[in-house]
Amino acid sequence: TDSMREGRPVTVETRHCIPVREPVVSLSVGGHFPAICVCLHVCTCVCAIEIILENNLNTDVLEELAENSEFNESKGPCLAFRRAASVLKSLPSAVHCLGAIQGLPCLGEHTKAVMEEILIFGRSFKVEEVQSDERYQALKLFTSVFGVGPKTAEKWYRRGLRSLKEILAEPNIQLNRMQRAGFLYYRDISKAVSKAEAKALRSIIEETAHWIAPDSILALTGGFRSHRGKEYGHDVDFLLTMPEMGKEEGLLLRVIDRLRDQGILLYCEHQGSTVDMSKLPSRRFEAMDHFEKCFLILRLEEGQMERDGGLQKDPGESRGWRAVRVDLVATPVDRYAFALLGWTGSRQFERDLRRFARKERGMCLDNHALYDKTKKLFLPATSEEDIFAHLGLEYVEPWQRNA
Ligand code: DCT
Ligand code: MG
Repeated sequence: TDSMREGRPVTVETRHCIPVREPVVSLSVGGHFPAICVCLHVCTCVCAIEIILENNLNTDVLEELAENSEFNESKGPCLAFRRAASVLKSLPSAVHCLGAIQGLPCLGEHTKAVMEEILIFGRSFKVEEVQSDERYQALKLFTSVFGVGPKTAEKWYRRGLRSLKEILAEPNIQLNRMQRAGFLYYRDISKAVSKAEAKALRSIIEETAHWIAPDSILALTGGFRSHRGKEYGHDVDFLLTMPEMGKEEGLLLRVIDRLRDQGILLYCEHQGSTVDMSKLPSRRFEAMDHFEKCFLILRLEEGQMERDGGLQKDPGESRGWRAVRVDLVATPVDRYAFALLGWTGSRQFERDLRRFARKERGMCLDNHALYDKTKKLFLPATSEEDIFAHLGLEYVEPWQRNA
């Protein structure tokens, strides 16, 4: 660009050219060009080189489009963008040109158009249009509150509300208990949870569970399990069981009581088990499972963190604690492997695994069970490896389950 400004010839390196537009391709022969002729093309080229596409930039953008489709109840496009994001997440390196994604599955024309825009202009006009949409902004903000789903958010939007302040000031809005906690701890729980914080919470909950039942088994699930590639998450998910069937009954409630006694339980919504094996496995992908569980907000103290990681706090924040969202699920031991597989995620991986089971193997898989429809029987599993083996698949490590 300096050369262009000074009117000197410009050298274009072929390896930096992006084979998506004819003019750029025509420069890719290399050599010297009078700046005045190629200025526009070189600018395009340089822009694209500098902004280029870490895959997570792509996936963030696609997740936003998926979220927008979800708000518009467009299930097909929502899934398409989510799938595309998952495929890009699974790539080993950043995308430098459209050629690099040629032949990849699940990238539809809308996704490709967005990526092409980003590669050429360093931005996507389609995404910017969505981001600046008033309804999208309001729904995104409202659903960022714990306990507020798209339906409630839409209702508030239709009432003309646009900010969290307006919602809190509106006398006719009755917040439920979960939403009240969501607003109360909004700043803390909208902040990412670090791996170090997840580890500290694991120690606290494990100690609590062992104090009640020394042989209880606690597993970290969700994005933090076995470093599913995630340094940060929006919550911390755990699975609890006992080695002997039936001994898990009542355990979760006792854990909750003990957390309350320790003064670290800021919020708890407990749901009893509604597992009914005669209705399993469920055909609905998004159906939340029927295990006993609780949605918690816990108080994590600075002193409970190990030396290698402090609390995620705002700069200047002097408080020595933060609130963190925790999900805790309890299962009987014979359902543990299915629940562990289901709660490890990612959502897309679970969705695709269930689809594979159904379409390719004639089996139904969910968080509770694996059912062989041909043989008309439930297949037992004591580990995730057993489930993969039943499906005739090689075991996939948790860190490989992001796609
Ligand atoms: N899950 C699922 N279907 C749902 C909800 C959750 O299969 N309807 C699975 C997938 C991931 C796991 O449960 C935990 O869910 P989240 O905590 O929402 O996701 P995460 O991967 O842990 O990511 P984060 O917590 O950072 O958003
Ligand atoms: Mg999680």
